[in-house]
Amino acid sequence: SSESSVFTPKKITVVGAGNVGATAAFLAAQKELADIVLIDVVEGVPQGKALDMYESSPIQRFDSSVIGTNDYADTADSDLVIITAGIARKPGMSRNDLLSINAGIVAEVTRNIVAHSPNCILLVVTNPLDAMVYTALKVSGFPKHRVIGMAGVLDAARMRAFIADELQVSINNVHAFVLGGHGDTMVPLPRYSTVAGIPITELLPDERVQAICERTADGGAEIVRLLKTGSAFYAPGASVVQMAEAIIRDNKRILPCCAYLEGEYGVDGYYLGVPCKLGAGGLEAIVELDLTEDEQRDLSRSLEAVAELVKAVDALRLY
Ligand code: TXD
Repeated sequence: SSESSVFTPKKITVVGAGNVGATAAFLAAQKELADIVLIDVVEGVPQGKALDMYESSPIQRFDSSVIGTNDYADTADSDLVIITAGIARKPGMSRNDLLSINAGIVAEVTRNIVAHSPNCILLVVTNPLDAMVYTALKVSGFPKHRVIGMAGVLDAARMRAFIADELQVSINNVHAFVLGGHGDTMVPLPRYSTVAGIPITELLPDERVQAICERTADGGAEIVRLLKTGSAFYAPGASVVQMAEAIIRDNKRILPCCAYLEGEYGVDGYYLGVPCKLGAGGLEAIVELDLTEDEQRDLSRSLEAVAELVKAVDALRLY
């Protein structure tokens, strides 16, 4: 019968048709990961960008559909939902202003998504990341393995790029490892960052290793200083699509993700960046490793920064 031969493509919704959302949608479509729905509050923009992307398909040769909408009904039964909706910090705004506005947006978006796709996996990108994923977890009521944040893949990609550049080797030989929250307090781990399996601590003098770690932690700000009116989106878009690919194709890839910890790394009840296995089930496992005393101290400091943000989000009583 024809029933078993009907192929139903996967469906990815991207919420927020801004810089990161549009870039992610475009890359996901080109990889034919799924049919893509781009949704935003602004009328016309998701429709226009989606149509523009779709019109590139004869040249880029992808068969995925890309549609833009302002109506959550069109997002129904998504397998994966990438949340990039939010505002960026403008002059005169405090970090807390950004936090409360974006927490409100993420809460509203999550409610709408859950109503139409109760079984989806949520992949959150909006900043301040660690607190926004937490908001999505609380509002959705989803199990933790279906609510994941993107930051570590981006931070590690930046570190990999800097290592490859420093040593003039192919990016394909370079792995990097970054733990912790997405911000100034992230924890790059040089002894687990390798070139063809060799730790960079054996290939570079201490001060070069230190410089690479510092540039990694400052990576987002470096781009903001250059762009002046916005933040990074090509590498963030590529990073979230790598996570999406691992989930949609059930790759079981180990990637640094923002995961809800319940005892792992000595952390309980917070989201923090740690190495995870991603597959069809979402976050299928957390990889634990022994940290040195210095690394553990840096991770605790990172957790303190995240805990502050979570306290501020809890106080908003959105869930
Ligand atoms: O590593 C990471 N996690 C990050 C995070 C890397 C890069 C960017 N990061 C954060 O992602 C950034 O600080 C922002 O909070 C988000 C999105 O960044 P982007 O650069 O894409 O911002 P834009 O271009 O301003 O796009 C935001 C879009 C814009 O089109 C708004 O109209 C839309 O979000 N928006 C909404 N869409 C749907 N629903 C609601 N309520 C809504 N509010 C705004």
